Amino acid sequence: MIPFLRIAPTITCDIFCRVVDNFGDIGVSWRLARQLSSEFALQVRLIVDDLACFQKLAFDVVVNADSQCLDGITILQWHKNLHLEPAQCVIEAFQCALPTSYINAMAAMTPSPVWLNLEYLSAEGWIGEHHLLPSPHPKTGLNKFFFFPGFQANTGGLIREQSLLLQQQQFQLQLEGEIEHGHQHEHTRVDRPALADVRPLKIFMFGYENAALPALFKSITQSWSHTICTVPDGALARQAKALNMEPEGAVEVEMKLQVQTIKFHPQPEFDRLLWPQDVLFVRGEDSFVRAQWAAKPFIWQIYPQAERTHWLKLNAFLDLYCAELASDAAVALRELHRVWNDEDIDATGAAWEAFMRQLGPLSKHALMWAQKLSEMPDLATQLMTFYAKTAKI
Ligand code: TRH
Repeated sequence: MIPFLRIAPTITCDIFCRVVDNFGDIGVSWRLARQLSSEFALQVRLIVDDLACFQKLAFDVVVNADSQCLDGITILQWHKNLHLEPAQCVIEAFQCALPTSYINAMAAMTPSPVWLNLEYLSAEGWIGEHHLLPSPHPKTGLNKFFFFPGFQANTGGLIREQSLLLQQQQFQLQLEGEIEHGHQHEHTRVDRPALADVRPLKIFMFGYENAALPALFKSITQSWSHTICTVPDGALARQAKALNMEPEGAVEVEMKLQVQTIKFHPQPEFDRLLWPQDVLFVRGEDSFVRAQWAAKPFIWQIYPQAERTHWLKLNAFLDLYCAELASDAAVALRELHRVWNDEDIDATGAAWEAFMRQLGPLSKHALMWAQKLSEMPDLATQLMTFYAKTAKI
């Protein structure tokens, strides 16, 4: 039990979120809001500028409601002229710029709220040096603290709900039990090539549109006797469907690859889409983190930035992730990341083949990596520990 839970069970918290594009901004904010409310008993308001985007992950969100309550969290539409009495803990997601009136109201409060800027996740070394540094607001002098999620001990860690790993283990055990009792002719661990003719390979593919997709599908058909590829709604799913005009979201490529396009699921169900898979393609930030908790080999399509600056971020992550990985597996993993992110059509076939040859070691490594990450305190716990220290409760 964390001490401040007993002392101040109703700490108020405002999370501000502007949707820049896609679902990562609201995805991270909503996940954090739910955890702070359910596990830390905070009274959370989530202030969002794009409820239509939000609704894609939380089906019960009413798009035209100024104020609504969902899962114990108050959701407010971020209007231009929104006036609120500030909360005790204020989280500005991804430098989304709080309203001036809100900052002025914070400055007038005694004691001042604890103001944190939740930054984007990165594995770059400078993250640890900047984590929790204050930045005084030029007009009011209020400190805003930079909170950097990350993979190392000197960062803010990763979002991980308390029961996540337990739920995942139970899911895995259930799956293994079903196999043992013959309900499914499947195995949960992939050891190529022994199982290549025994059961379908399962791939989950969440990504941005990618010119290398047809080449990837072709090489998948050559590497496994039967593959089921699940692609959630979006540009990649549209691209997959266009490759073959089958109705009902099912595409057969050379009969060996079955592509299933699926509708978006509510966020709490997202992990369960990942857990039964053998290989994950993920993107952005939140799905990238969930793939790591799923402990499966994954390929991260990073959100592209101008002048290829995203490559610094991608390489920093791969350096960390591959540090304790055998060199053949590391080379294969890095090359598939290169090919998928650079949409290198010509090199896709060879990269996929090399990756599949290393699937056994990569599967083991993914388990080890998740175990190692789980030894760090999770992001919400770190955030609340910092809050308690700063607010002196
Ligand atoms: O959608 P993303 O690409 O998001 C972002 C944003 O583009 C953001 O601007 C950018 O800065 C950031 O990436 C790096 O990918 P991400 O982060 O994985 O977010 C997707 C969210 O959608 C995540 O919370 C999981 C959720 N989701 C569901 O809830 N249900 C689903 O069925 C699917 C497929 C996803």
